[in-house]
Amino acid sequence: LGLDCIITVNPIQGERDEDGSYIVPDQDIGPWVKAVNKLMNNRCEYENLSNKVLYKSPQVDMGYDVSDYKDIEPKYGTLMDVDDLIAELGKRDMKLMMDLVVNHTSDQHPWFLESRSSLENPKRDWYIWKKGRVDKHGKPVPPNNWCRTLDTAESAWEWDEVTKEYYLSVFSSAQPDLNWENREVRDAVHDIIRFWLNRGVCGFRLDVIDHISKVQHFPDAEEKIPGQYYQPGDKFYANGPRLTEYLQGIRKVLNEYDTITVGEMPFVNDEDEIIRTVGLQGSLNMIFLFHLLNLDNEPGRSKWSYSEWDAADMKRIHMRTQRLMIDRDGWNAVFCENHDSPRSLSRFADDSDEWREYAAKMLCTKHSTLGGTGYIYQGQELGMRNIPPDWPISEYKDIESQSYWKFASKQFANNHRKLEYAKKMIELKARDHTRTPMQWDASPNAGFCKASVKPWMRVNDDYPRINALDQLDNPHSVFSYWKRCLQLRKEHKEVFIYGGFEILDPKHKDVVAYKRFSEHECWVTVTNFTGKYLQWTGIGDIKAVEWVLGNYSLDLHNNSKSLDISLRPWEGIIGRCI
Ligand code: TEU
Repeated sequence: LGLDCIITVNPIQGERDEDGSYIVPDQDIGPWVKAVNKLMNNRCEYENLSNKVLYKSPQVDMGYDVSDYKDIEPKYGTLMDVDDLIAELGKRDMKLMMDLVVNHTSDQHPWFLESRSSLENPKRDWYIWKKGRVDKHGKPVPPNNWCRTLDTAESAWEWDEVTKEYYLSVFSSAQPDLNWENREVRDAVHDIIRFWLNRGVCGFRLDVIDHISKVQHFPDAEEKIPGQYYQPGDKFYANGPRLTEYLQGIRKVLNEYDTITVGEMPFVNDEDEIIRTVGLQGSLNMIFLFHLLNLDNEPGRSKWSYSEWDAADMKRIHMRTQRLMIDRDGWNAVFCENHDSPRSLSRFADDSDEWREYAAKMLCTKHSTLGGTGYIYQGQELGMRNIPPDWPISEYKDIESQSYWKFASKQFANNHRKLEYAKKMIELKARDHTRTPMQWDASPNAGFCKASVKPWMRVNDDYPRINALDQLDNPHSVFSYWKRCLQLRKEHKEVFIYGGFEILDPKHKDVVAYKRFSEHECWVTVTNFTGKYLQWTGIGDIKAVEWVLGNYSLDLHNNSKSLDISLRPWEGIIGRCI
């Protein structure tokens, strides 16, 4: 695919005024073009820029409720601004990927407004409408027991009083699912794809694209997990029988252009499914798998749970996904945080002031030496971290966090321990952590918007110390370390992007280490996932290593010829086998 890494940035949002619309910060250019310019001026070693959802939207789910796929949300800019952005990126050998959210639309999309207007409307069948069942009192009840993903504990079926039917909306009631069984829907999506590719976009992140085919008899999901609202209905509303057919239909359109695609597939697990979907035989170039993002969830429970994990668990995930690429002609999307997850630094390492930089660089050491296309999420390259634990829940703006807190406050009103646990889970797992305003510099609002404008979400309090401007020219910063690691990755593409993969010392609970190799070279990455000093002797049959890059000075290693390796807290090192 020739792509070294992709940066994902989320659109910038300003303050809402009295009628709920956004006040566009009176900046000279569209805020996200400004952001991109700053990024470009930082001489980033990035190959591509992937932007997020920019389409016109009521913003119930931060843009993942689209009301016009062929226009831009005014607070971000205009279609002309997108043309400017694509042109500016092109001057820097970069390209723009768009998020394509076509499992559902906004309930304000004209298609849905027509569909819900009457049973006879030509667009009625563009969405999934059902009569529902009646209870013993003759009251209508939803067709099955599926629950929503974002609206905690709510049924995935929304009652429409006008036409006396339910419509399916798996995420929130503002996001009715499209009926992909309908050929007209598929044609309409293909038309949207061509519209953006003709405009110069280079490809798409396909949002929850494993959801577009559903089991058509809409059966009940397994029994509720006692005490859990979470309904594992994914077995029926995702990975349905026509998913491959629909993806092949999209592939047919994409083949008219030179594109790159990544499918977000939260519920694809089975390796055959993965291979059928990606790589040389598949319809998509790669997919976002959720193994790493679910690493610390309690098995079988929702994300609002926590279970201990260790480096051996993480190695099992990397082993499985990396080998897929090698053994099964697949291709990996390497990522460890996104706009739906907490900051990887806070979640998988240590974001304390003492260890933040070491830990962020250690994560970079691993990230930049895994095979496939690397994705860096805005701020990850700076070591940005989660919202501080002392922020009130009211500062969490995301529909998912707010909905869960509303549910927990009611459900656990008389159970202080469970309510505290729910609050702790929000502090650990909320999507808000990666949605706080980008920290550009130490000026008010971290340069995200003018001091006179209140950003849509509070800026992390640490922005005076953690921001791009402070790191650009600092050779010891997290940002500079990312540049060195990406440079090494580019210089040895055959190894780090395309090469072989073998886990070292798989059972070790504190160290993630592996070998990467091509026909001519072999490299080793060793990362300490603890704040402890360790002696590690798991390097196997490698005779000697020249350590080339690390997040501490390398003296400790290059002077010693021993392969009994002393690792400092959160240390990450990369070496060439000699
Ligand atoms: O996310 C799909 C998805 O899997 C998430 O809902 C995930 O389960 C949840 O965020 C875990 O906290 C995509 C988008 O990335 C997300 O932002 C949207 O909310 C969602 O689809 C609906 O479009």
